[in-house]
Amino acid sequence: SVILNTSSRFSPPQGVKLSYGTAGFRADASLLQSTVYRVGILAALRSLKTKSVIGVMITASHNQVSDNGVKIADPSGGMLSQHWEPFADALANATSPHQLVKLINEFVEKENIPFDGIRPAEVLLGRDTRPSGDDLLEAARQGVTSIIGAVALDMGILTTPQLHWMVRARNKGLKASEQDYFEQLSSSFRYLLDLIPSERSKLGGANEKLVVDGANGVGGVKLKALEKLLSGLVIEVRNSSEDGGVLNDGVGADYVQKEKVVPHGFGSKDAGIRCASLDGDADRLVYFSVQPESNGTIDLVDGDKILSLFSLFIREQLSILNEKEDIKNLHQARLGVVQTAYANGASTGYLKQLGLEVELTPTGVKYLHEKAAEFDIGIYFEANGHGTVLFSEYFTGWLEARSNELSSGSKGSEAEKAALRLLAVSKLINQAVGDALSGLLLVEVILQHMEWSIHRWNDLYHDLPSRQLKVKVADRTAVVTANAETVVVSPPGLQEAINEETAKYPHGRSFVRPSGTEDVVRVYAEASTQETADSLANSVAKLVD
Ligand code: NG1
Ligand code: ZN
Repeated sequence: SVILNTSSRFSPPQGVKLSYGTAGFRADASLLQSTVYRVGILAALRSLKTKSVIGVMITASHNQVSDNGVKIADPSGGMLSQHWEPFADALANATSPHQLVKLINEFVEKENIPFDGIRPAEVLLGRDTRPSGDDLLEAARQGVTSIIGAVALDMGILTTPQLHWMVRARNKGLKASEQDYFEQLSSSFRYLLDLIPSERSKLGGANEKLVVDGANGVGGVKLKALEKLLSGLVIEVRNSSEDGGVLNDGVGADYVQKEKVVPHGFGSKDAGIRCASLDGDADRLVYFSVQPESNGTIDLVDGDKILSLFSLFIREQLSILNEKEDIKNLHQARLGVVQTAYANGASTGYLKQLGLEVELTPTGVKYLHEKAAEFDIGIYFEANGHGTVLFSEYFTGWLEARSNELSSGSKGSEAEKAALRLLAVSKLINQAVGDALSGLLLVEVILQHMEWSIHRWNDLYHDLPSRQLKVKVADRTAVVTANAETVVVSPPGLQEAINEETAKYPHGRSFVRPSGTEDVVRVYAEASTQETADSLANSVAKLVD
């Protein structure tokens, strides 16, 4: 069985109950040594069980700099299987080394985890720029190596999606270094630029420079490295971690999306320019433009609009493919889009009006990702800017076969170009998890393809005014929801009361749900004006309180 010689060095904090939520474990960094050590153990066990490389990422994303967190990347590069989450909770909360070893041995037996030494556990470790990251990474390393024979590889400071991408690539037997990541993104970006129809001027509104807010985190640094390999796009990065600002403090995608104001370092001088904002670990992306003569107010182009842009472009390529008869063995690809209840109602209306299949899931990337994977091409986004595009293996196989035929001499019809574009998108966009850097490159190349400015893009539809509030309650688990969190089933009577409020407002929509990352109940409301959206949110918040 298992030997844990170092476990006594890390005792869990007293009186804190941790739970592996939508974003793994998150807390004040000072509380996390023991949890991260135990997640290291869990990752090694997961690697043995799946006979694959597993990832451990140390980050608290958009949270304040004093927080940190840890989450596991599964063999596919996606989130840890939900089936193991209760074990993660049990490990994190075990109170003594003795109890810890007992739990592990029971779990090893129950899950039939092989300790035959044939394939040792292998875990890739990454962290964001938080100062607490170094010590926590060491705790994770000790956790991994407390399992006999297990190997921990420190990949250093990375964005969350880079680590997930590396895990996925390793398990597919592909090259998986950071340089490989940059090369794949930049070459598929170049390829998509080259496939822009030549009659288009390439001098459209999207060709001026892009200014990016790096949230004072890791994303800005990596974007600068990536930009060195790019041609056809000029990027200015502000708020990069080496600029000295505080991580996520008045900067970053979460701030910009929630507050709808410019991040630090941006102002009226930037009016009209195409701007983007990453979050602290660069898995979220939003765009914005500063309103002229404003006091820092912006036009926000959020995850819903990124989803809409990707959907339009991909749908266009699919319809070119479907139209042309010269395509052999044509596969009618199923395209689906996935949103949560936080998606602006106007975006859902727009997507449905395009004739797209729109699915709703509960909040949390694991749910959206799972749903999107049911399609040949599944596009998912949370309004906050986390999302990606998934291609089924069947469909990428089909596209690859087409592209091989093409390189063996045929002329390059419109349909073949459409197939090549889709194949390039599948390489540019991170198939493991939402990735602000790869998402940004896809947005940029689509804008150039369409010859669209950010304003033209933003005009696809007009967001309904909305308001989000948080309510601190004694026990947030008392609120239980159903139907992708759109209705409350408990406490009894609450949904009826929400319905009654909502009915008073034209275009009113409202829902409440317990947060998976904070000790609050979240309230969302939408209505035809900002005043009425605010008022609906406030009345519903009172019902929850
Ligand atoms: P919670 O705290 O469960 O609402 C938040 C975000 C999610 C997701 C997770 C993980 C909102 C309303 N919720 O979850 O979309 O990003 O954090 O980071 O933005
Ligand atoms: Zn993040």
